[in-house]
Amino acid sequence: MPQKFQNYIDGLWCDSSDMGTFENRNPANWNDLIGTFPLSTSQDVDRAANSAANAFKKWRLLPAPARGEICRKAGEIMLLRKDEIAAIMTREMGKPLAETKGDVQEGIDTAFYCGTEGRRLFGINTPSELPNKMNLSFRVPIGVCGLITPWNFPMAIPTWNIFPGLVAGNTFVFKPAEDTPHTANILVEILIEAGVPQGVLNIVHGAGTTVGAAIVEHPLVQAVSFTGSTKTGKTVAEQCGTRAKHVCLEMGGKNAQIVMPDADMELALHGVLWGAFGTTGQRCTATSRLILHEAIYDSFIDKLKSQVATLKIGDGSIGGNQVGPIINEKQRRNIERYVKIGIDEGANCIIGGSIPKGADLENGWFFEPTIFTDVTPNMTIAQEEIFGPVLSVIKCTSLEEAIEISNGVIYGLSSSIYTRDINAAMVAVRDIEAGITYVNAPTIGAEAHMPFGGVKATGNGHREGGWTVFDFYTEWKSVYIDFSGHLQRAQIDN
Ligand code: UN1
Repeated sequence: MPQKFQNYIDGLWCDSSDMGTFENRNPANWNDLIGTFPLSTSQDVDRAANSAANAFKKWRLLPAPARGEICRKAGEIMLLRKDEIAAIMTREMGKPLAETKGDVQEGIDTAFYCGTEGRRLFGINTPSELPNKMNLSFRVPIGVCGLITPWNFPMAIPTWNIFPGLVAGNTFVFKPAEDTPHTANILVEILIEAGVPQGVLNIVHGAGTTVGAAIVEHPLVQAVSFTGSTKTGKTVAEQCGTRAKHVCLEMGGKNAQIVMPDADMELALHGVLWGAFGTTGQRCTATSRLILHEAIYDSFIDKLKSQVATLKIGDGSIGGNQVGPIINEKQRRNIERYVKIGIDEGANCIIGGSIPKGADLENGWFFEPTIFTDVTPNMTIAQEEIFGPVLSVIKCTSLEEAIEISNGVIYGLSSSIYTRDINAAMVAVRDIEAGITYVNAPTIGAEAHMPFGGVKATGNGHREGGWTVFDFYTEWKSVYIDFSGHLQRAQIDN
């Protein structure tokens, strides 16, 4: 019998209201059934939203430093359980253990950062325009927040939201991706152990179309944070818009690494290998375009191709494997579809492009690291997010052209330039349209205490991470204290 996992609503572990379940399987070996999880209903979401609304009444009154203390404790438990959580995460989503440990570490970093932010939720005070009057402003929580997270960073992304959201005084209805429900349950377990009271954090598993939609539509849910595809994100935004809810969107990317002729080529090579094929390219920050200056185009591609040929594909739980599986069959088919489009549009697939062969690979959703050269900036594979190990290489003749190509997509999450020329680097930092720009480092690797998010179709102006996440998870209260003892009328000529 497979292990049966549950939702956590109003302080109790429970099944779906109609007892429905779905399976969670290992993408490196589809015969490996991890367990079943509740295929929840809108009634489950309703119970969770009510429990979160009820719990909010007390939780908002607990001092922020005390709420932060719970996050800090959660970070300590995560640190003790780091290897165990990484193994669970690799089993359910495939990336190698070194990377799943990194994912847990991002959660730990966020816990320790947010732990002390409870003492630093600064307000801003200004003088009043009237005598004997004082103006104060400070952050207040919003209330019940809905959180819908993806499978590629099953610990980092939920913690980026839940920890700061809790420190700010909110309560949560959390729906993790169907591909990574186990890691999400571990996070809930840890927060319970750290002292989160009944109803403050509720997890409801299931499909986006039922559970996700019910969260977005529920009248008690005041704010929704969504990370995922631009297509779904736009629907979430529309639904939130008609209900006047706050919404934070982190969506697609088509991130480019630029390499100028004066760059340290070895460094740039290692950067693109990690940026494009780490996490099997399944990061919203992944390097999916490589913009090479014509002077180094051929030599760089030769070196890159021979390096990619050495990457070891396989089950991420086995040491030495560098490229894990694609998350599921549907996504692998989508990657195959893009490879076909690339070939049909005239790009040159110089390595990869297929499902790898091998007895140890045949039960998983593996796909070869793939490079297309002779890609022009407007080809589909240079424009659309593929979310897999597919790199499109584009030639440029100048820094200006490289930046123009980098900017010539609807997205704007991450970006990178490799150069030794400080002037070129500074122009790129200024002119690249992206929420994140790296100089002499790959497009992946954002740190927990910095603003994370993108411009254009990647986001809607909010940032997760760092101090900026509190802008989403709080509202401002303005307070005027009049100690003049008589009526003072602002804006009126007295
Ligand atoms: C994501 O791909 O959704 O910067 C998040 C990075 C990681 C986070 C990625 N720290 O690549």
